[in-house]
Amino acid sequence: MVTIDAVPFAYEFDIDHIALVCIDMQRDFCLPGGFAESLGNNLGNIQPCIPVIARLQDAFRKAGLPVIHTKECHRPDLSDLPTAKRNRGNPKIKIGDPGPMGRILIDGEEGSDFIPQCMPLEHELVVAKPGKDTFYGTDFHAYLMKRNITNLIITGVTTEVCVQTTMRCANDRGYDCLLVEDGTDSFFPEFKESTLKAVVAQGGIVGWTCMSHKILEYLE
Ligand code: C5J
Repeated sequence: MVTIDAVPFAYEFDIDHIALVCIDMQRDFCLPGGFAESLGNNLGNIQPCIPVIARLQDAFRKAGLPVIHTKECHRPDLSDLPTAKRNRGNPKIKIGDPGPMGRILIDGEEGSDFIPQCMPLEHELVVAKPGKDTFYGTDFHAYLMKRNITNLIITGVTTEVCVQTTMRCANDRGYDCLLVEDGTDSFFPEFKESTLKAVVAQGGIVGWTCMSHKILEYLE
């Protein structure tokens, strides 16, 4: 058993049952011309977590541990895109419309692919998800159960949207989740801070948080 110094108390895991989950490190969220920018977000706010996630990915790979990637995207025919989601936010360009990196948030387009720093390796699981919750409409849960993965180290963007939603849904399914404080970012720093507080409140009602160096100390 490994013990990591975390909030609200020590996080324990068995090395055979852990995975790193990297949420939506896509061009559409991180780079100019993508979905996030079309909604008026400040992309600068989500850049700090990128090198942290890249280092964690490297450490997990070197330790022979699984790295899982998610990407929020929709089918080219938009059959998995609710009209409400397409219309939400009054963006300049909507999901499915052509943009500088191909059609916005559509699977297979340049924008929906991962940023170079966080590219999956060929053998790693990539979960294409139509929603904020990684379990919704995907085989994520089946994959984790088949491999007996019970502990998730969670990173990615954005903290209060896809990251928090996935952490809450994982918690409800019995996974012990550790959210990496410097391995996640939001377009709204105050939302990141409140999410970090919310997940550990009431004795870790959703899970744990810690800085990446606490995990890297063990892995590197
Ligand atoms: C959003 C996400 N913010 N990956 N998606 O729409 O958090």
